[in-house]
Amino acid sequence: MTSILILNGPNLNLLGTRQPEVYGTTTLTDIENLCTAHANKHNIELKFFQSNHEGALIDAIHDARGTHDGIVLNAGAYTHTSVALMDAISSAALPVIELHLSNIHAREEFRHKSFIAPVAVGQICGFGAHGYELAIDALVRHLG
Ligand code: CA2
Repeated sequence: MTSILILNGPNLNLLGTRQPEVYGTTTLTDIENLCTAHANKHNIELKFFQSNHEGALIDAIHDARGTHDGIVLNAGAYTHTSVALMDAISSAALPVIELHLSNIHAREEFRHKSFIAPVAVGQICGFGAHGYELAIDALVRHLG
């Protein structure tokens, strides 16, 4: 059975509790439930994980090799800063869909740069929580 890891980075645990004008009122638990329901429809296995720590995210990417077939990654602010995450993705040699709730290209200039994009299959951003379903669909289609 196809297995997907949904990996979420720093501060995403705060979703739905602060800054609703930017990130909406949906919580990360709501998103996990949405993803699980969507995965069940596709008959795929899904693991959902969030960490505020760069090293923990890197470990999760390393551990995904041999366990999962691909990753949906919302690396949060590490998207714009982390060469280490980029290297982890390259070394894991697993397909990664980069995902953002907000349209990072319509926001501050520092959010336009992504260290994930060059090593990802593609990027989905600006569709809020629905983006996670789009990313699962994109990954399933990519995996064939
Ligand atoms: O749009 C996204 O999904 C982001 O990855 C979210 C990151 C941001 O740094 C990226 O540029 C784009 C920030 C996540 C912070 O989430 C919060 C949620 C509620 C309250 C405060 C932060």
